[in-house]
Amino acid sequence: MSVDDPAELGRRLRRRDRSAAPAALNLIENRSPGARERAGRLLAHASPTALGGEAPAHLVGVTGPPGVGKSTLLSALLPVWRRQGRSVAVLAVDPSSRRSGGSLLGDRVRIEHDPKDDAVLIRSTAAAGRLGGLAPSTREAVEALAAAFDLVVVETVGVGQSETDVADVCDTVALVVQPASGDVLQFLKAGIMEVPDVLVVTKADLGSPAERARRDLAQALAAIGSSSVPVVLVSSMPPPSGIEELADELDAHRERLDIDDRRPRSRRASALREFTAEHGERALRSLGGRREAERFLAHQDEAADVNTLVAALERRARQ
Ligand SMILES: Nc1nc2c(ncn2[C@@H]2O[C@H](COP(=O)(O)OP(=O)(O)OP(=O)(O)O)[C@@H](O)[C@H]2O)c(=O)[nH]1
Ligand SMILES: [Mg+2]
Repeated sequence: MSVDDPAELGRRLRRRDRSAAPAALNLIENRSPGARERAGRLLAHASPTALGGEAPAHLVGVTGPPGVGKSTLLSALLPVWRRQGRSVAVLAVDPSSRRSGGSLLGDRVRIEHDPKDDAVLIRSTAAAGRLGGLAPSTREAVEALAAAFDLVVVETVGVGQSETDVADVCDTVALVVQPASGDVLQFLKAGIMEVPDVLVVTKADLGSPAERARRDLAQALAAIGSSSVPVVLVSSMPPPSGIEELADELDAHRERLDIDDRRPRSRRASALREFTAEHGERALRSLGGRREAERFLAHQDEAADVNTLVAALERRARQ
């Protein structure tokens, strides 16, 4: 049997053999039709159906405007999680605009980690077209890694309405802002922005503006009836501060969640989004509209993975 047999890769991930992860990601990122079919088989072997339940990993989205300090923050969070004995995979989604030259912000900060530590995997992937959008391969990568790692983190650039992709893929979304981010405040107040599960104000070492930002954000959250959302002040530069508190808040959110309810709902939302992105609104109408498509998905197996759900929608649309 070849090492890259997709079913075997899926089985190894299911057995929590992390050494299968790089080959699994290579296959998932290959978008050729042959590779798609093989990736589908890999995912089926690491899916909730194969696992006999939801993957135990905590799926964390770290999102926020460009340059607010998301990667630096993750560099500081990694040692905290490693001290707790947890394995961590990070998928850093590069906005495609920055790949195609004309870098606005210069070289991105890389997430620092010990390359000899095999319980940590960092991977950069290209984003889908729009800001904050996730490519289907990122969603699949999260699904595969969730079988083998304790934490799977997705770093994306985005603010406003673009976080919903991340929310569909992750259990817990942390929105990272820096002091004096007036736009985030306005988005929150106006209710045009998905309310995150945890709000993080970075660069606390800059002093009083950070404290003020925390106060303003807490007030904005209270005004929209979301005062239970924690606002954590962190500094990721040495000496780091607030990092362990943030790790605790992420865990606390995970503990409050009903994963067996949330994950199937998220998979159905992802399937509908990917089906519509692939085939257009007209295909959605051929299913009888969004509501009807949602009803159809609600009747599918709770443990079905997203690709299986998309395939079911496609079969239905052809009928
Ligand atoms: N003073 C201070 N600077 C910080 C802190 N965290 C990050 N920075 C700086 O902010 C800049 C951007 O940090 P990144 O971690 O690359 O920010 P990012 O949000 O990942 O950026 P993109 O991925 O490009 O959107 C870098 O120059 C960091 O050194 C902090 O806590 N304090
Ligand atoms: Mg970054």
